[in-house]
Amino acid sequence: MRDMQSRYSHYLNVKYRETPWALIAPLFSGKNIADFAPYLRTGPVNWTPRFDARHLDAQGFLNSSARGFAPTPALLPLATTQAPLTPPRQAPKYSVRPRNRSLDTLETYAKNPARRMLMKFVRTALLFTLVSTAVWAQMNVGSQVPEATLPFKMTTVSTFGLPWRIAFLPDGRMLITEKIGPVWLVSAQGEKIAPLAGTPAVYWQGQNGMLGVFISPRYATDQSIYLTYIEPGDYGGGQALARAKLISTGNRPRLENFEVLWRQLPRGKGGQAGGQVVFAPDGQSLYMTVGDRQRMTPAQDPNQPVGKILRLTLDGKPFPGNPNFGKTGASSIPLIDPPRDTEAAKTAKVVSTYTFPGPNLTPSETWASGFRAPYGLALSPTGELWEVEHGPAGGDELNLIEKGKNYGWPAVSFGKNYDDVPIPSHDSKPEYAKPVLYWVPVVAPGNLMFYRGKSTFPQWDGSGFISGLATTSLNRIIFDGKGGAKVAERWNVGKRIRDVEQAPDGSLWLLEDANPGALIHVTPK
Ligand SMILES: [Ca+2]
Repeated sequence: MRDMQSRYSHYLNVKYRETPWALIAPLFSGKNIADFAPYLRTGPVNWTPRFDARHLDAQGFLNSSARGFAPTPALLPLATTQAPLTPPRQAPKYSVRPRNRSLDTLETYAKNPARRMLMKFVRTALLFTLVSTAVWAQMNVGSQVPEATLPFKMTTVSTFGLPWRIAFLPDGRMLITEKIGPVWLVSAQGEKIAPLAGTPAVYWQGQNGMLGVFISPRYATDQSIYLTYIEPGDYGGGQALARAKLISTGNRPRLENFEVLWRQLPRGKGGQAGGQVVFAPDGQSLYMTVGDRQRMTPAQDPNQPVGKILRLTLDGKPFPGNPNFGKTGASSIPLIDPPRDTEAAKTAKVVSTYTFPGPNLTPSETWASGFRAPYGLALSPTGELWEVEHGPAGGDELNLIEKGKNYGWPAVSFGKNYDDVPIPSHDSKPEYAKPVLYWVPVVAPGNLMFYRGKSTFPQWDGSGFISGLATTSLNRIIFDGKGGAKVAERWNVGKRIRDVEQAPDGSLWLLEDANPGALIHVTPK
């Protein structure tokens, strides 16, 4: 029982670090809720109830008898309205993976002075090569220590219910999605104007709900916007991509001509959606991330969109330049529930089989595969496509996305399962594309964007920014334009940051992952 309690505490604490489910972790852990302050941002409340075996099924998952523990709307405000923030606990130190172990071995071959001289030369040359490539080589950057001070000013302007993404209209006004459903029209100064009428019903549960909002590359002529969200179904939900015309004038902002362009079927259980959209420079296509929905193994199944980056036309059809364009997949695919870990996933019970009414277009739609929770996707100023995703316990990744490559989840990871079951390392299977940077412990990415321009923060022109959830951070990444990346600063901003975006005037805006969650304006000090 103690093992289960410990495991469950860890599970909730880490797995649901980006969701209000972290709120109920203390109920199961036997710890004082104050221990969870970095995650919950609440003051000390003496809750020390324990759960028992009645609440767990055979696999250690909550069963229906535990439903009474689910957070209620009355509990949610507790997560955000109490005492001042407690700084997150110092992350344990991890060292950069050793790269020069072979040097000592080499030196033992040097048995005479001449060979020693030669080896000295080889060693110097080798070290020089290692050092010069290590700067850009794939490496663990999870132990990065935050900067002592913030070089910018943060101003909270308004608040939203679990806000997820910001999109800027050409005039500087914003659209802001709330995971719970609404999409708000917001002034350029950050004040709420009104929620849009005509938005779709969403499946708000854990990490699911309304996700991204994106301004069409054709907005100037047709005022169209794109939404990603989880559609409700009889058995869980499924990711959808939709387009609509935005009417933002007058006193009743709304969506018209709403149409779903793509949907994930069958609908099923599990969080870890993707929902990030990037419009390709060709003006004709878009990339969209689809997470593994916590089902793991389907991320390696070419017949299922789960765990993929798709490339679609602006109308949601397979992009003709895709690596397997023209191919169709299996006519029926199995649906599984989220398994306990990557080993259990291999033999997960099939809960139903879905038969496509027409051809299964997934192979034709797929650009790259093997992703877990791909919340960030962005094009760099040099035209490289970069993705960030949550690993399991450790192993968050920054990947350079290239056509047709497989990025390995769940066959490989630099993290391990939440129940400590190991996962083969990315280093052990070179057939999978490795991340350029990875984080052990996690950075818990909310989004990735590239800063462009020299007006407001000229020193950041061309840098990437990753928002941090559990690390309550903003992270600047420097890219070399040749597939390399390295970390610059990590700033602890004291709030879980879901999104970071650049306004047309060059300032940054952040969304806090909380309910209520702040819309924060970042300007020079
Ligand atoms: Ca990977």
